[in-house]
Amino acid sequence: MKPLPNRTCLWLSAVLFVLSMSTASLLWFGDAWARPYRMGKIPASRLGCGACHVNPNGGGPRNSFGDDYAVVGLKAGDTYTDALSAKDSDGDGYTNAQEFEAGSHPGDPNSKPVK
Ligand SMILES: [Ca+2]
Repeated sequence: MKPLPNRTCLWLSAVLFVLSMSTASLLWFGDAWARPYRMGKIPASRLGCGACHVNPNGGGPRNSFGDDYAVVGLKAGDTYTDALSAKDSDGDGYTNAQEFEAGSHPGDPNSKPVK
């Protein structure tokens, strides 16, 4: 078999390096990088990934608002809908819209709008 020219070996090495670094970064950052685009879809950017997940850094189990988003929001095309806005995801007596407007957490029943 004829050996590959040096230029081809360098090119293949560069491609393999980029692919291995991409794979390593995906494994390293995991779920925290999984869906950051969703942060612009709900009116709770200050809550970060914790708007939908129990872990404020994202990934893992969802809170009650995240569960509702998964059912209502994803079904509607991955968006925050009027139906989701009108729900009281954490059952604390305030709609998600009221919670977002007041700055409280729609997935935490211990976080309520201040009267
Ligand atoms: Ca709440």
